[in-house]
Amino acid sequence: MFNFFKKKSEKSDINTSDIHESKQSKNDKQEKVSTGGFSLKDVLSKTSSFLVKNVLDVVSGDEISEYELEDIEAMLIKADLGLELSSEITTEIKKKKVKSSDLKDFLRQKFLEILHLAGSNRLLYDKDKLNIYFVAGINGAGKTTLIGKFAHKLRNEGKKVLLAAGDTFRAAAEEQLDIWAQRAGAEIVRKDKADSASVVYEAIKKAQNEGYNVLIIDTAGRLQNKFNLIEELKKIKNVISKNASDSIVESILVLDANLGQNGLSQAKVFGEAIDITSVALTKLDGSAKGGIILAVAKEYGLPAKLIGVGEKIDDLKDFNPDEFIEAIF
Ligand SMILES: Nc1nc2c(ncn2[C@@H]2O[C@H](COP(=O)(O)OP(=O)(O)OP(=O)(O)O)[C@@H](O)[C@H]2O)c(=O)[nH]1
Ligand SMILES: [Mg+2]
Repeated sequence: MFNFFKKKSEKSDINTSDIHESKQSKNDKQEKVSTGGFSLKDVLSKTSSFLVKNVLDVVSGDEISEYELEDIEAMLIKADLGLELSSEITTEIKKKKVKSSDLKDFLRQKFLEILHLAGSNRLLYDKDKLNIYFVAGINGAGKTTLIGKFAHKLRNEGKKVLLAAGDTFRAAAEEQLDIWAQRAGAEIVRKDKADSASVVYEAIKKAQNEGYNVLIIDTAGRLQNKFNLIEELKKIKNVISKNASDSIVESILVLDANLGQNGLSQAKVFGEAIDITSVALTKLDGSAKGGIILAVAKEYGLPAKLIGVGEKIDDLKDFNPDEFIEAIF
């Protein structure tokens, strides 16, 4: 299910940060990788403690003992890698007879490999087409905030951006998106309390008729129950398939980093309903559970493409596996 989209992504992807980064000096890039005024290393310091420091602290001496292997596995699980991946890693350490002094390099290589195997981390984008970003996730995950920040970033790159207020369920959700649209300098389609699929239909028509580069669709995180939520998302997906078959479509699952391993079950449920193509991990600032990026990449082949590092409009970054690994090691 995910592979189909992955192949598509490799054809036409771009990195939205390319334009910004070309303006920065090399030193700038090395020292400050966050647009929000703090370094990625700072943002990831707690994740780094859990994923790297705590694991390395387990070993002493030259060889890694059976006891230590068990502790390594426990630490990896605690770092939100999930049972399967944690067990796979410790089995490999044992099989390859990794020495204590080589453990850090082994983990670095292993983590990098997992992230790269999940596919391209660049957002799909084709300058000659309408690019639709369909944003889903549980309530409070950070969808609407992410959309606001993302719209701002795209507007800064000179793109014509339309937002669709597809969360017609939660009181004030449309108002919240409207405020973000104004901040970002994007247009919005909202039809208060209308059926979400009809809002999306109208937004697609407007985007097509008026030559927008980007349409970002906000969705509800909670309806009367989970079944209704999934049905609504499927309906929106059908509207996109039927009316924008020529568009680039990226379905982004927004995960709250603080929820850690819970992200795995969310990836399963949302993935089955709407063919998720990538993940955006929000609230990485202050979270110790950034390891979920690795678990989701490994288990569902889902690459992270965006990370949220704060509540302000500039607190969004393209996810880059090399930078991520560099920052946590
Ligand atoms: N620290 C931090 N807070 C964030 C980040 N992203 C979102 N938030 C906060 O998380 C809360 C929920 O964000 P929303 O964007 O409203 O979440 P949502 O997924 O749209 O929620 P629903 O509309 O209820 O489904 C808000 O208080 C945001 O300010 C982030 O990257 N870092
Ligand atoms: Mg919302």
